[in-house]
Amino acid sequence: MGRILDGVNSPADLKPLSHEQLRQLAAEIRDEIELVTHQTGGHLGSALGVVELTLALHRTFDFSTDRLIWDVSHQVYPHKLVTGRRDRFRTLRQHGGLSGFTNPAESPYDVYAFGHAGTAVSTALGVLAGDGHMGRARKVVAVVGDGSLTAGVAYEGLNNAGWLGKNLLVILNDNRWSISQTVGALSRYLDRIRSNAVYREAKHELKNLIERVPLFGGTMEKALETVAHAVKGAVKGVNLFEELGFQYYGPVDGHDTEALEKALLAVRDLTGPVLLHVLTEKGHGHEGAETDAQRAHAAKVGGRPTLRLSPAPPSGAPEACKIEPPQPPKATKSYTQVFAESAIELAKRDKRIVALNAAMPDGTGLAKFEKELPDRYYDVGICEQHGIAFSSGLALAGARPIAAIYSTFLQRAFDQIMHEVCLQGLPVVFCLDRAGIAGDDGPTHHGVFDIAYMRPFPGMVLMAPKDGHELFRMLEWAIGHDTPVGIRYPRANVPDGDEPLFRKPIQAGEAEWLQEGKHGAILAYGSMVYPALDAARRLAALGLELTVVNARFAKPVDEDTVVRLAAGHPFVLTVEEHVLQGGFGSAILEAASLAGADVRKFVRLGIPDRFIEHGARPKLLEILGLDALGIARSAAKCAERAGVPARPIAL
Ligand SMILES: Cc1ncc(C[n+]2csc(CCOP(=O)(O)OP(=O)(O)O)c2C)c(N)n1
Repeated sequence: MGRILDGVNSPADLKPLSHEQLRQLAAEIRDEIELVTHQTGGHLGSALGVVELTLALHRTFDFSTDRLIWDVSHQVYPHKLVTGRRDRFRTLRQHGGLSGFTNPAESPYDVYAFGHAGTAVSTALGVLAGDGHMGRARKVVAVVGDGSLTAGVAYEGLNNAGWLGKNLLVILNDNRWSISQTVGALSRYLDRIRSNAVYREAKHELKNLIERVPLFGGTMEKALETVAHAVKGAVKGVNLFEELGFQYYGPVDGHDTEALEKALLAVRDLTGPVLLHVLTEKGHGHEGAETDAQRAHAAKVGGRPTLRLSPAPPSGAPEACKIEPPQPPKATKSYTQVFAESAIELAKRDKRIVALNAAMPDGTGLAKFEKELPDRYYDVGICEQHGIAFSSGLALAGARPIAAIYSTFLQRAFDQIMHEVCLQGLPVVFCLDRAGIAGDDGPTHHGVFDIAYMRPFPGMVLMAPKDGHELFRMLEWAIGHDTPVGIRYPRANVPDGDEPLFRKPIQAGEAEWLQEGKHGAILAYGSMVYPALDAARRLAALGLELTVVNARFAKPVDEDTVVRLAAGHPFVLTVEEHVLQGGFGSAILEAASLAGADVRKFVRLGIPDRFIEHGARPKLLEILGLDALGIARSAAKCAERAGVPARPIAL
């Protein structure tokens, strides 16, 4: 018997299915997601948790006209499978294939290209208000996870929605997990609702009612109200969402499509803001997810899926987007690991050090720090703004906070970096993981703007290590420094082995000269230093002798080095894994101009003025000309333009 899934080409195909068929379809969707994510990686647990919710939403609404906005949108694999992308699903997160998030370029059912948490309510409210201005009437639904509801901006949205009173439906997808367990007082509040005995009884009653009541309307709404009232009465204190102006309904079992559908039908046409509380299980149906939801959050590439059905033949994957076989694990350490080990070692030496992250204990490596030094560790939730303001307080009181946050997520805290930290001159150490091309997650996650958004602030020091040893030394230096310091490092393994290749101690604002040559110079920053050395080696074999300098600092810039490079070489090529606008190369050009050096000699290589698609980091760096060969080609072009050597270089 063929799969039901193979007959679902658009949400319209879901509507005639019986609940029996829906259960079968849900199982097929889970199998497909498991199969694919174990080859491509991806947000397995989050996606498996919303299978029934996705089906119920698409059966209750018509999102070819209504609008469905997913918070973060990392959970949308079931949504992709039922909105006409089944044939391309096996290209998920592959370069040229489907994105791991919603993407309006892929489907009219995707409203936004999202990847950062907490903004679904605000944007959905905006769409609703915009529709009002344009004289359009359509329903708008925002789906928000309990983890994303820890983000401050989510409350800004709820606050405004409760005030404006528009017909916004917010679905709270409560699975008790962010990437790790959801932290914060709000999660305790939701726990109280969930574990409440009265709620459990009322839920039983609701189930009976659902079974008795024919699909619809007033009676169902009454049933939901009964449960909501029971919850309100039993959970101590006020209902947070009602106080914010929402009609609160639920909680509803998020894996019972029938109950979900009836609940959605009951609230669909209500007036005013409504919050439907849906309880789901992260990784539902995945072996071991009940005991280890954190591990189920993301699939490990090359891991073994837990299949119940036999997989469909690999159909439809465009030739260019074939799933690449899993790479064997590399023996070396990642920058993240080196950072975590360095932070622990330094914290053991210096009692003032505390470490902080925003809902990414594993991603930043700080889970290790928590194990060793639990009293000096904080996970603030998906609250980058709060996290940095909180760090400022820690520093004001004399502690030495290390705030480990991905480059792309720290963007959230732009004002706190300026206002709470830099203006106060406080020694917060910002450790920016995933700085540069982040890889398969794509443009929402590439961390390529941080130099530009941190460089303008007076007192800020910006550094980037070329390898693991330098990361340790930079962190050590930053802890001993009395102003804010940002250290960026990529999503990659460190290029060095056990012994450092170069040992020049870190000095404020001083670059490290690695080799000297007379035909030109490469001034590289952070992750680009080793590829620059490699490029120089390739060119040396062709007779081009280049100076290579590890810049170490993007702020303050080593002016002396800039002047010497310009004076002693026909060209200076700056290389960075960051956008060219306002980045490292711009800082060098500014310094050259200020120092009266010949700015015409400087050429900048970095990320151009466009959002970079998803794909494996090495592949994207190659496309961007930021691998060794690309740097060599750029340097050769500079040399040709400068007339050295006389004959053209073929690479
Ligand atoms: C601003 C921001 N910070 C951190 C992240 C990383 N992140 C991606 S998903 C996620 C957890 C989201 O939890 P929840 O909303 O409950 O969804 P679930 O995966 O549990 O379904 C986090 C922290 C992010 N996407 N955006």
